[in-house]
Amino acid sequence: MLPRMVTTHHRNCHLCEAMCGVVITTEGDRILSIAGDDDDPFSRGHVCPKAPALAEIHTDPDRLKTPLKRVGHDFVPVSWDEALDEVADRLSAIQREHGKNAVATYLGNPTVHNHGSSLLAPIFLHTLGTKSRYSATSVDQLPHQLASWAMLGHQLLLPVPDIDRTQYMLMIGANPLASNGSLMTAPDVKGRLRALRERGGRLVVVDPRRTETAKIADEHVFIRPGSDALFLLALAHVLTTEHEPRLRELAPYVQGLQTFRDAVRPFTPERVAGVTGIPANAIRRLAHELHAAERGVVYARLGASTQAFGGLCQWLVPALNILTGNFDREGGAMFTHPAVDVIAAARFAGIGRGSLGRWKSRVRQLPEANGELPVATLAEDILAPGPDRLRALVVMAGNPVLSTPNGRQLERALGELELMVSIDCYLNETSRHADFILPPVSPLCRSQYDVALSLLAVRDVAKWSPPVFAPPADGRDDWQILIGLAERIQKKRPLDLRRRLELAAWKRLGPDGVLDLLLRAGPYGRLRRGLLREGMSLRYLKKHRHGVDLGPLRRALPSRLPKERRYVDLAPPIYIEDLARVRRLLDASALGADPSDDGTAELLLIGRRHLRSNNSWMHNAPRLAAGKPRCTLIMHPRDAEARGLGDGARARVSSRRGEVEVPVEVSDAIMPGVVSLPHGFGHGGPGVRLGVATRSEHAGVSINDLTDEREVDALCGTAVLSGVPVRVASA
Ligand SMILES: Nc1nc2c(c(=O)[nH]1)N[C@H]1C(S)=C(S)[C@@H](COP(=O)(O)OP(=O)(O)OC[C@H]3O[C@@H](n4cnc5c(=O)[nH]c(N)nc54)[C@H](O)[C@@H]3O)O[C@H]1N2
Ligand SMILES: Nc1nc2c(c(=O)[nH]1)N[C@H]1C(S)=C(S)[C@@H](COP(=O)(O)OP(=O)(O)OC[C@H]3O[C@@H](n4cnc5c(=O)[nH]c(N)nc54)[C@H](O)[C@@H]3O)O[C@H]1N2
Ligand code: SF4
Ligand SMILES: [Mo]
Repeated sequence: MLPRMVTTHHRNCHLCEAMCGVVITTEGDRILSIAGDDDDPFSRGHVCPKAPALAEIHTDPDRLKTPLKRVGHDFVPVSWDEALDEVADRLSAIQREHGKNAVATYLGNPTVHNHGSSLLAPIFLHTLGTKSRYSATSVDQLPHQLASWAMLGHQLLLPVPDIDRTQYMLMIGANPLASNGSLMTAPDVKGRLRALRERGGRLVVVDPRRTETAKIADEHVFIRPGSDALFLLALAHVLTTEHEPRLRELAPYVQGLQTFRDAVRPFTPERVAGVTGIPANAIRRLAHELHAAERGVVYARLGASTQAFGGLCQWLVPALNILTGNFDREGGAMFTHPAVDVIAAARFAGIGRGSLGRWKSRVRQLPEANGELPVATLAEDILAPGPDRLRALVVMAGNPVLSTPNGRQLERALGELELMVSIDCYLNETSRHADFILPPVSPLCRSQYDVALSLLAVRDVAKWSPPVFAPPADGRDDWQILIGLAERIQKKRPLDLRRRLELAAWKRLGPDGVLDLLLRAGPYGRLRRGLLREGMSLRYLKKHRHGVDLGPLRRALPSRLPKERRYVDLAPPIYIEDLARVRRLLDASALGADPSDDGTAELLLIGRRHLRSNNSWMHNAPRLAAGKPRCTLIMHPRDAEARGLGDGARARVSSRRGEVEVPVEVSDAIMPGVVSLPHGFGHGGPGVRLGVATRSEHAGVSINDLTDEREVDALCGTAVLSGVPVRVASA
């Protein structure tokens, strides 16, 4: 036999938002090694323990390779043509009979990590023409996008903390040492935070749990779950009553300062101290520190978004950065200048600047936001009888049975659909309800460019990588599956020339051809060279396999503001009106820990992430799943004792929505009155094909059997995943 050649490949790990460069060596179709790429200018060799899972996912015997069609209780393999033809036929028939909105869509998180599907999904959605669009956005970053739209005029103009140059970081509801950073693409976030402290800076973490990140911070402040908006309002109160706002260069563009001042005046530190659990003098001191910092930034993430006042929180964060002169300024919250101008590309793909309430969900009348309905309403929009019921659902790269509130109800709803389709590589808790599962090729068989994450990176960077392996002859990637469906659906419709041409062009160019056009038209393209000697293009990136550093973040305002609306609104009416709702929280003295708890009081449930896990779908990688059980209920010793629960005891946790049994982990790293359970577990169900994840020692329980789909942020419909009232008893 001829000796096989060892080949070295460079690319970005696509498993989380950090964009770490990896070096993968292969021999034939075998992966020999995966390591950090020391020459990647952004990640400089860093990887986390998840990187080896790139190989485990690729070789996972449970990963689906051919389309599956449901026949009775079983799935049988079918050809791509048969699957795509039948799905398109049935979707078209349902839309003809019941209207376009009868077909719903749900886009999950991995869509964002794949330039083919993220660029093409909007076109697919336009082809379907349905307003019943749902996604993981409404269990995640929706409040951020809403704030960018309302304050800056574009939902994708997302500020990023300039972590490498700041001297003061107030971090709220984020745990980047586990999550590796979110809406802040920063490989080796731990090293970057350490560097902040080494240059004399200060990191303060506000979280109901003393997290991995809190442990390396200068200060950790416990906060009652769900009360962050009041804490932020009190900071704003101090910064506008005891200090003069420092708008600096932004002054000519900022509107609404007086309205903002008037609005936050009632929220004194003294008034919010009881509910937040943070003493008034601590709030005052933090405000003074933020004001005094030479370069400072407030950064708030998931814990401050998926709560009843997440909308208000993510408005107040940029507002504080603006008031302290830290917006669009070095070391503060800044904007990227990615090689693909995502905002221009969004316009091209038909994604708008933002919107709220253009239509409503059918049952609860929750508002549309940025063209989508809150996923917390999906189940009831399927289940409630009526002529406008949802009849079909296309899920792309999502596992909403485990990832959205009251997953059990959604599971029941999926069974009521006339047609369900999952574009997914696993037969899991969601796709097991599908009539068709359409699996894309392994991610290592696709080229890679992080269109979405480059928008969120703490430096401007660009990197394209070719596929590591040639795709199997009968394999289709996500974008090809979407095109296959879209083309077939179009053929059954009256001719829409623009959409026809769009699809024909896409089919010819593919994701990389489209990417090349976007790179050339972008800020570093041939026409506008900027920093590079040769203009940016796919060809240019091909010559720089470790990636290209385009430099630290640069000032972006006012030029990046939409031409139609060149101002920054500190006090958009939607938030000022919503303050009436948060004021009611001030009277809710019952929130959180009750010192007289005899073991029957309600506790507030929050989530958590673990470095070796990623949402619901990486528990089938044996190396990641190994180790101590991770799906445990963290409980304060006082609360555990009051219920007669010791470390390792089994607890029954019940909410208004459901009940689970889970082992207890007693720890004083959590606030009294608060318990924590990770999300993404609860693997199993008839037919699920996840050999490792469903083993009893790994399966765990789903936190979303406890969360309540009726609890949403009334402003924008984001699900409340933090601070869910539960009772805990010995099982
Ligand atoms: N209680 C609670 N719930 C939460 C959260 C929480 O913190 N607490 N977090 C929320 C957040 S932030 C998010 S983003 C959501 C995530 O919610 P989802 O996106 O619904 O769920 P994931 O677990 O990311 O599931 C991803 C799915 O995509 C499939 N997949 C993986 N790679 C590919 C691919 O390349 N192509 C295709 N077609 N499919 C692929 C996987 O098999 C899996 O089925 O969960 C949310 N839910
Ligand atoms: N290892 C790993 N990495 C991931 C993921 C994963 O599942 N695993 N998921 C990826 C995804 S999809 C996302 S969106 C990001 C999310 O990244 P992060 O935003 O960093 O998310 P978490 O790690 O969940 O951190 C949220 C923190 O909020 C705290 N918290 C909960 N409720 C409250 C509250 O009411 N107020 C305050 N102040 N804090 C609260 C929690 O204790 C937790 O420490 O991570 C990404 N990276
Ligand atoms: S932090 Fe880990 S999972 Fe995230 S990109 Fe880097 S290696 Fe991949
Ligand atoms: Mo997320």
